[in-house]
Amino acid sequence: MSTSLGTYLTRAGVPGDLSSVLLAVANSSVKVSDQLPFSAALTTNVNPSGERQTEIDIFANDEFAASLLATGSVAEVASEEMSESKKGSGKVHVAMDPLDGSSNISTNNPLGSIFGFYSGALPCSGLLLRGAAYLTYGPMLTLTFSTGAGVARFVAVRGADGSTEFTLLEDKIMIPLKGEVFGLGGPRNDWVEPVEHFVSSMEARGLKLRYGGTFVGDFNQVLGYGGIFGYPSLKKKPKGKLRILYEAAPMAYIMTQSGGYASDGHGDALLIEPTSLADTTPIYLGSPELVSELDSLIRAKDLGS
Ligand code: AFP
Repeated sequence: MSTSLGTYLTRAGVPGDLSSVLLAVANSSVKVSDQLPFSAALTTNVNPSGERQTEIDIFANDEFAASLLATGSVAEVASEEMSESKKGSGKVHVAMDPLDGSSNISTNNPLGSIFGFYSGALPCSGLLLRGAAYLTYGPMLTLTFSTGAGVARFVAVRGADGSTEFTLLEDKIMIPLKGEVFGLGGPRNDWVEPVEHFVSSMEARGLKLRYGGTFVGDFNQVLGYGGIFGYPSLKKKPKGKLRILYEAAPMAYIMTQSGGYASDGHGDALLIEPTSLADTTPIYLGSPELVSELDSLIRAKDLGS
């Protein structure tokens, strides 16, 4: 018999406030997924990072923010698409990338959403994460999350009456220790030297290049097959591209909960202390030995060896 998201959360003893935000995310994701094919057009609006927003960026942001605040469990919602948080009267501080990979809309490649559920006011480090989740809008609409007791994945299933329910697909997901795939963002000639050196060895070691340009999609492959995903420190952008609160820390939390490791190149990515909502960091996530090896190369370079 299939297990619904609500039943799972109750059985797993997930606190009521976290359960309500996860259920809100799941319900809203169905609306975002249904709307995706019809709202790809660029608007004249620009987000806080200076990127032009599409209609679906705005739709997803407004839909998730409204449903999260309506739970009454949320203290604030910060979003990659908003310059300021929206405030609520609950206790969960949510940071979200409501539509990850917007530049993939025009090429019809995978898209996702990312959520971090923090216990303290934002900005704060990933040590204050009580949970994290991501959605994939691929052939399947899936919700993958952790509230600190492993990683579970649910899939949206549509009934004959048109209603949608999330049922358990996999529980206690563990990243394979032996890596099969790798993917790194940014222009190769802009990667810092230890990253270039490490990546050059990947194919010789039998790993396959898999890169789609959406963090969620690329991360999801690495979680499934083992390996490493990174958006590195670039020569022209030492702090990389991915935002700590909305992207790097929540995915680092999920990776860690799956037995993997996430680093900024100098140690545990969950320790990074952002000073503003939109701070970015280099990030490397995946099978622990590979990520630790890259860490060592980066540290050795910093020490001048
Ligand atoms: P967009 O939302 O602008 O498409 O950016 C997506 C993203 O933040 C992340 O999802 C990808 O991992 C990364 O950028 C891809 O960046 P590059 O195109 O520089 O490789």
